[in-house]
Amino acid sequence: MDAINGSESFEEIPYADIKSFFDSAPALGDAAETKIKEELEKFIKRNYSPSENGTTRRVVCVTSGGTTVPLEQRCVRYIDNFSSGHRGAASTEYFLKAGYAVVFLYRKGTCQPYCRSLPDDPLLECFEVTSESNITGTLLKLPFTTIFEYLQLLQLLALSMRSLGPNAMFYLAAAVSDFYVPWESMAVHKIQSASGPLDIRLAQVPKMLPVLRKDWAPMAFCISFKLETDTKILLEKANMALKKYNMHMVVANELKTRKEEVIVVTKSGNITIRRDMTQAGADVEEPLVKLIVDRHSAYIGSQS
Ligand code: 9Z3
Repeated sequence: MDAINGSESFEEIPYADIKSFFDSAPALGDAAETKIKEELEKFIKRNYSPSENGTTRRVVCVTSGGTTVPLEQRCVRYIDNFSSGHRGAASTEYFLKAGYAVVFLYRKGTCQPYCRSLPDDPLLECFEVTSESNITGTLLKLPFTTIFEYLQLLQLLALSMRSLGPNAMFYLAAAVSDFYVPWESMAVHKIQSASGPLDIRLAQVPKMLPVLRKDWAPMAFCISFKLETDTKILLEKANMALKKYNMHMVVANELKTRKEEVIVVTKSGNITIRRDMTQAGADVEEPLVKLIVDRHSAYIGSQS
C-alpha cells in the first residue's frame, strides 16, 4: 500500500445518518451561506489563482476550539467540548509564516492568531470582532459555535477547496462533539427544573472524516487530531482513526501533556514531537507544523 496516499478501501460511510444530520440541522441561512461562499471563492482566487497576482499559495483549513451541543432550540444550556484554541491559533501563525493561506475555522471567543499571550480577561471580549467573518490577505477567519454550524461550514469549505487538489490541506485541531441532540427531538424552550431530574438521550454525531476524504475534497492532505486522557489507549485510537478515516496523518495528544508533546501517527511509523524545553517561549506547534509542511510537499510531489 502507498504510504502517503493510502489506497485502502474506506469503511462503510453512513450516508443516511450524514444526510439526516444535515437535513435536520438549523441552516446557516441563505444570506450567510452565500456571503461565506463568496468570501471563500475570493480568498481562494486571490491566493491560489496565479493569474491574480503571479503567486500560487497552498491553502490550509485550520479548525480550532470546541463545538457546543445545544440542549434547547432557544438555547440556554449546552454541552461543550474542551479546547482553548491555542493549538489552532499557534499553528495558524506557523502556516502563515511558511507561506500558506489559512482559513481559520474557530470557536467564537477562543484563542486567536497573534493574540495568544493576551491574558484571559473578560474585558478583552469587548474587543472581539463582531462581524460574521474576518478577512485579510492570507488569513480568512470563520467563527462557529455549535456542532451544526461547524460541520456545515467544514463541508462548505471542503467543497470550495476541492478545486485546489493536493495543494489543499485540512488540519483538524478542533475538539468536535461525538454526541448531540438531534434538532427535531430538542426541546424548543428552556427545559424546566420543576419537572424533576433530567434524562437526555444523545445521538452519535456521524463521522464526517471519511466523507471529507472520499467525497468533499478527495485530493486534499488531511490531518486529524486524537485527544485522550488515558495514555494507554491513545496510540491505538490514533492508529484506528488513521486507517478507518483514511487520514494522511493523525496527531495523538494527551490532555495533560498536550503542550509538551504530541505523537504524529502515519502509515510509515510514529514521530514524537516535543517542545524544546531549553528555549524560553518555544512551543510544540512550530516543529509540528514544520514536519507537516514537509510531508505536504512530499505529497504534492507524489501527485504531480
Ligand atoms: C486536539 O486534540 C487538540 O490538540 C486539542 C488542543 C483540542 C487538545 P487547545 O485547543 O487543545 O490548545 O487547548 N483536537 C482534536 C480533538 C478531537 O475532538 N478529536 C476527535 C477525537 O479525538 C477526532 S476529530 O475523537
